[in-house]
Amino acid sequence: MANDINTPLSQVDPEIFSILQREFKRQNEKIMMSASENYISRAQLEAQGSVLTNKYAEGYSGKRYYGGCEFIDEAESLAVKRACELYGADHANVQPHCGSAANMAAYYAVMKPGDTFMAMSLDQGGHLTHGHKVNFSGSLYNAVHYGVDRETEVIDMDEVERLAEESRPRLILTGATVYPRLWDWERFRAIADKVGAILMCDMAHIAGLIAAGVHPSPIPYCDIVTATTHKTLRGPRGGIILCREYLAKDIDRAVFPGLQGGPLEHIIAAKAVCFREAMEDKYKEYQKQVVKNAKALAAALEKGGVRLVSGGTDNHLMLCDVTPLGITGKQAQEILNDINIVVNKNQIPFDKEKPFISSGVRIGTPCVTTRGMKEKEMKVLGEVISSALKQYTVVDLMNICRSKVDALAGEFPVYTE
Ligand code: DSN
Repeated sequence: MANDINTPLSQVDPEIFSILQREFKRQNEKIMMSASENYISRAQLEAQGSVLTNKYAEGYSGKRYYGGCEFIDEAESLAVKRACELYGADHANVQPHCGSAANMAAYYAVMKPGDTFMAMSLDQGGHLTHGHKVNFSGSLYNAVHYGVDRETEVIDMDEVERLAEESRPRLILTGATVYPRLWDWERFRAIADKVGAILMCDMAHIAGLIAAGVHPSPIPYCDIVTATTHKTLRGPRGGIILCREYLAKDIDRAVFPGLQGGPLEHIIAAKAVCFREAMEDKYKEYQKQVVKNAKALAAALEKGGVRLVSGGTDNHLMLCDVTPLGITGKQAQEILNDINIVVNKNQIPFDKEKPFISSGVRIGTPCVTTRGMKEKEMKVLGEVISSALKQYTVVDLMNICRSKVDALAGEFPVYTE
């Protein structure tokens, strides 16, 4: 009897097929401005949706616990080689399933339960895996948190140094999910050396900017660098770890057999494609435009009366404090969704609201830049966003804003088929 695995999705599961179609339409028709999202290439989608998903391959290239890995080995070796080349790293592990898994493996490789590490707190811009109490990182390890200065809203490096001397951490983590400014890795390195700590960076948000050389790189300063591959980097959903040679074996052992089982080789192949794309000149141009667009959008928002945390941006994102407009972050997210712009509510430093309500919205330019928008369109979006946030009760105004957004979405489609 012929097997039945060749039937298309539309016939096998019309419900899921319809969901995919509606999500495809949503991504094309709404303007996604979440700072942590992006649209990946058709080439990567092909690799992700490939037969590599059928293969178990515990271990690493040339040292697998399964037979039949000859082509998988080639793909994973290419991904590793390209990641090292792209970032100038000694060693890369491309197997982490996500950014949290990458961070977990990094901690597991160099810390014992109960060890102290320092990181930026979640409510100041960090991440759950940066030692938050509801996360494994805050319950297995003793997390000491630094944050930003109340006035400048920029990291207070003197306070970082004071905390490091006081707590003598095993590891100091840099990197954030909502920090619009540059990191002073040279100073962090000096502080880490002074207290004998390992220096790590979670560059998830800025991995693409760093790959293209439009943001300073943490690689020369840090012992370990983790990232997700799906944010500015514009790769498949997953994680990577880069490290210095002296930690290579420990990192690899922490990922497998320490934490994960079979690697997602279809995703690893897509990561390899992503790294190849990231070496091209047009990718560098894309990342430059992401930053230019963020600056143009920030300027338009400020002109429209929106307060930006730290007064602007050096990267792909900005954090808008919406309290002077008399609304919460949750309301701002809903208002913008109503005019077909998708962003996420976010706490601002020293926020009085709980995370689910928040006083800010985080806005990023990776998605709109992938669509091909430039400074001119950022000016329109900045005007539309600030007008809607200020006058969301005026129905006519909201209708005008929505039609401007819809016109932009129509002019700059994402996927063409
Ligand atoms: N969810 C990611 C972000 O939006 O920044 C962090 O994991």
